[in-house]
Amino acid sequence: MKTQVAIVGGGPAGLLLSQLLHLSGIENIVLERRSRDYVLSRIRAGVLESGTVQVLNDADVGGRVAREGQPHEGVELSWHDERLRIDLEALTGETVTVYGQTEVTRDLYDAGDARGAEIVHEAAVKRIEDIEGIEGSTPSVVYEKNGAEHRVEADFVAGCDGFHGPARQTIPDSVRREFERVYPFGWLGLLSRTPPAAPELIYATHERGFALCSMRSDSISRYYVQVPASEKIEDWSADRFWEELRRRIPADVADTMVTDGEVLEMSVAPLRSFVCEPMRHGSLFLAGDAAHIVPPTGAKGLNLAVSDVYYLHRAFDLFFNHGKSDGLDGYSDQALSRVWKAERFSWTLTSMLHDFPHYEPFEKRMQKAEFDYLTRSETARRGLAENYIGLPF
Ligand code: RFL
Ligand code: PHB
Repeated sequence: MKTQVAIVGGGPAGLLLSQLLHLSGIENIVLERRSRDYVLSRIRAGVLESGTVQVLNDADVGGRVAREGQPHEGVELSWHDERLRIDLEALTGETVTVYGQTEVTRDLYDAGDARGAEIVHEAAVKRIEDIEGIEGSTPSVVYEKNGAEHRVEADFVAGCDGFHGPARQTIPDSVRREFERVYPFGWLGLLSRTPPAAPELIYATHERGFALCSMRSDSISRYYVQVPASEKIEDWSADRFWEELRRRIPADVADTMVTDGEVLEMSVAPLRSFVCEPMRHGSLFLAGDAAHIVPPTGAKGLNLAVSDVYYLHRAFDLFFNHGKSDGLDGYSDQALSRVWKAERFSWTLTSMLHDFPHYEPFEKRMQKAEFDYLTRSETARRGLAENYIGLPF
């Protein structure tokens, strides 16, 4: 097989890149290790920046998010017994949209079906070869499906294969630099068929640990509680989860929260900050979680995957349709500049809102001072809001 861009990974980054390339007349094929049902059952992000929604529109998949996505004008911070609303709309003139990653993925699959996209499922990529541009060699991707090996030759390879995928490792150790911070806790999440506990998201800091009240729609809620990194999901019943959540969120919200609905999913996600530099090596380009991870506190992971894909699609379009390679040459620096700012924001918010087992009284006072500053300074709140709604592309 031969194509212009071989895309490794069919998560949101890979599927969106495929759709945008198709609209620009650039041939591509997506290789995804898992089944379609598996990809669609992974419950992850829920908050989209307006720039993300704009890119979905550009990709002709913005219809349902416009109809069913919920615009949110603010989010709330609950700090022990204090409350602070961040009025995103008043501070920035923009809102965020609550719409699940599973729905974004479903919209991209539907668009792919309509155009007869080449998305190969249960195709596990084993190796990516000849990306270094040596005379006479052609980049290729070797994958395994139904026990047999197959090869796709391509002009370029897009590594959209998430944090555990093989693409990043293809960049030689002598070139690749990795930056990492692993947090000593994770988030235990629960998705339920219950109305949201509050109309806006609540990020809650409590001495028992952080908690988040989020939602997917008027009838589906998503909640998280901070747990030690070693926590096992088997040790958590829904009842234990609800009880723990109730203790950490504001009393009036806890008192009226509906918990007697079907529990649709529970899982633990570790928290990590991670960046790989560069995001391009030869003919290989990384996008999304393959290149960087943020802790979910700032709701940035999916949004960053989308901004990477936006830059990468533009670079491929310039190359294939206008004969210019400067977009490809500038891709890594351009993407990383936005990535590092989102890393900073996610790390700051995580550091301020969580209970860190190793924190001494000094760090705890720093957390408190940070919250007090936000309470008293509109400038500080605007800084938070500007990052939360998403920095410009
Ligand atoms: P994905 O979604 O991990 O997709 C990568 C795909 O590559 C496939 N793959 C392979 N395919 C072929 N061959 C191989 N060898 C392969 N190895 C892997 C995988 O099967 C998979 O399908 O990465 P992508 O596309 O870069 O998308 C990134 C987002 O999924 C991620 O950043 C967000 O979910 C992060 N995130 C959030 N982001 C937000 O913007 N807002 C949020 O509110 C938000 N909340 C969250 C989150 C992530 C969470 N977890 C579970 C990590 C909440 C949670 C709990
Ligand atoms: C979610 O709804 O899953 C969600 C919302 C906000 C975050 C993280 C996750 O910061």
